[in-house]
Amino acid sequence: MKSLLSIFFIVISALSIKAQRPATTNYDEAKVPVYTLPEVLKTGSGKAIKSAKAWEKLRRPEVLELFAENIYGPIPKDFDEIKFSLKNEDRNSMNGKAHLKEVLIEVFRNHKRIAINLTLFIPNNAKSPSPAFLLINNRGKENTDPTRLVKSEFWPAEVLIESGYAIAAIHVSDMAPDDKNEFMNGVLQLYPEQLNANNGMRAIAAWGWGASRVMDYFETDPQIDAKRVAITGHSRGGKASLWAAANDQRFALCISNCSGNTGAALARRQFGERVKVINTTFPHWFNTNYKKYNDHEELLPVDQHMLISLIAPRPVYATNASEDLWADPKGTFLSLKNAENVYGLYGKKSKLPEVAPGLNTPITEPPLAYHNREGKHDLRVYDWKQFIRFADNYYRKK
Ligand code: GTR
Repeated sequence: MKSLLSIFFIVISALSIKAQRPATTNYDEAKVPVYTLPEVLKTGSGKAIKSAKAWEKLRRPEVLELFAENIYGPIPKDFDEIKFSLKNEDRNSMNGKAHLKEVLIEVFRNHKRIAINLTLFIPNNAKSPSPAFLLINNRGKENTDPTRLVKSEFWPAEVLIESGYAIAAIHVSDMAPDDKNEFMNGVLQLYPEQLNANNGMRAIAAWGWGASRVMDYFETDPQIDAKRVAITGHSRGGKASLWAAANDQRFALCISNCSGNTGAALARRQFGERVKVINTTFPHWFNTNYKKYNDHEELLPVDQHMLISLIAPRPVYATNASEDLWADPKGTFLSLKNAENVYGLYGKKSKLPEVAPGLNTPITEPPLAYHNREGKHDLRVYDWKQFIRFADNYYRKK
């Protein structure tokens, strides 16, 4: 009976995912329109950017502002107070291999309060503060079970601990419930002025804001090396991880798994998910201004290669899955490729090949990493193992 029921739910959810995908969705490379990407290394007033210094002073702030204004809304930095309290700990978790900390992060602004629950495992054999991965969890909370009775490929904490990394997670619902009628019941309570503004933050920016509050905590935890924290997310969480890393330069690495439209994939290719579809299905993810670009990707003053550029010189890893054309694997690879010149300003030479690598052929050398895993839209142990290689490559060679 139980398995019959779960088959029923799988079929219903597969049908509802299909239902979001309009019949006009383009999956044909031959039908990708001819497009010109906005130039990342030229300012709005036409000045060519030729050095990292000019990028940081003139162009980077401009690009950051364009994304905030037209797509995600800003990630506000001001609040009145932040408090961290250890709610639960187990120094002998995972058969003695890890130290579990469940930390409550409370943030106050204008007499309003928001609470974020952080689950964190730190390797017990670490001789110095541990580098960490932080996942913005957009799936069920059982995926990040602190008791480890439930073990999930989505957050394979044991694999990270074995590899010498601390592993952390927060759930999106603490910052902004993932629902068009509920998303305001979180971070936006602290920033009501954002809710009223056409360019104001919505759920994706609120999730990124939460990741930065975890970074505030990490900076106080002597067991964590806050200079070596990777921000990670899958799909909608992957969109949030990019925006978080663009805004908060304390994140050393950014990993965006199957993030697709308004994540790591180029919008102008109009391949798979389109801006209008995402804005209609998930009106609470991006700001109101973004709706102006429904059916008009060509008018966007930015494209997603510029979001990756904002993270430079810090390394970015973007992924896809072969059965997830909705997230446009080729458009994701091209986004990374088109960010290469910004990394070049810092003397960081991209190791990406000229054309996208074949399936299950990860490029894990920083600064720009990519793989297209065989299979479905998901975050799996396979993906995590590549992220670990990527972080190992970066930290050891830095
Ligand atoms: C889809 C959405 C994608 C992606 C995905 C997910 O329905 O169209 O942009 O965010 O959900 O988060 O799993």
